[in-house]
Amino acid sequence: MNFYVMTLFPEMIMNGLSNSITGRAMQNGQIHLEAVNIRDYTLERHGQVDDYPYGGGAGMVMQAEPIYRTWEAIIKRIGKRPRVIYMTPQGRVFRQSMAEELAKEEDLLFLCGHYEGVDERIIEMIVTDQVSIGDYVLTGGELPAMVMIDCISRLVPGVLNNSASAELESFHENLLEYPQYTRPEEFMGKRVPEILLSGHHANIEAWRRQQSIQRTGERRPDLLEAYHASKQE
Ligand code: 6GU
Repeated sequence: MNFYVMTLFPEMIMNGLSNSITGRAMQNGQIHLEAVNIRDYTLERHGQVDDYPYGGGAGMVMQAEPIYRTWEAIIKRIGKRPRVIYMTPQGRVFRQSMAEELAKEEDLLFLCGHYEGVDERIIEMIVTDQVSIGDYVLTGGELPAMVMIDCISRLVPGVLNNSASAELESFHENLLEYPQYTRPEEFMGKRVPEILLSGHHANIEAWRRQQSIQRTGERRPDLLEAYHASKQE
């Protein structure tokens, strides 16, 4: 899986994803990540990449030209035109189901805006998908792009050690995950649920399922409705 990120803060992307599981996946060649600095593609003398908004108003707007030239350099080099995902609070809200869809792609290109956003014409010209990570406002698209890349990377075959775990976790089937315990059996007087020590796999599975459903009902009733709806199919 190849990720390309167009950004004014490439170190933020590379530093944030070079640790832990995504870092290991890069070293193993299971994912390839490249953050490209939009500022390297400006034609303006002082490296300027933004300007005042036409019509007035607060803040600056990222100009179309440097973004277009960055995109052009990437697609020429890789010889493909991947989907271009613009990170914006105005986009479709990112969910596990969207990650599962995007994980099927060979290449993904992210565009991170900053300041008050980007010139609308570049969105019309190169962007195929607009995505938000939730209903709150951030200073730029870098953290959202990192969230998406982390989430999609762990769905790439081989990135997680145990291939089964991606299917048994929170949000799969619209259920939250069951509680987990490890050694010792008793911690400060609190014991691990007896059933988990029984070695009876069918009972353990049934208990975990019940815990998942109960938790989802208590914490995310909205998800439980989706679970019941999909069960009826
Ligand atoms: Cl994708 N960008 C920004 N700037 N803020 C956000 C967001 C994206 N998603 C939620 N808030």
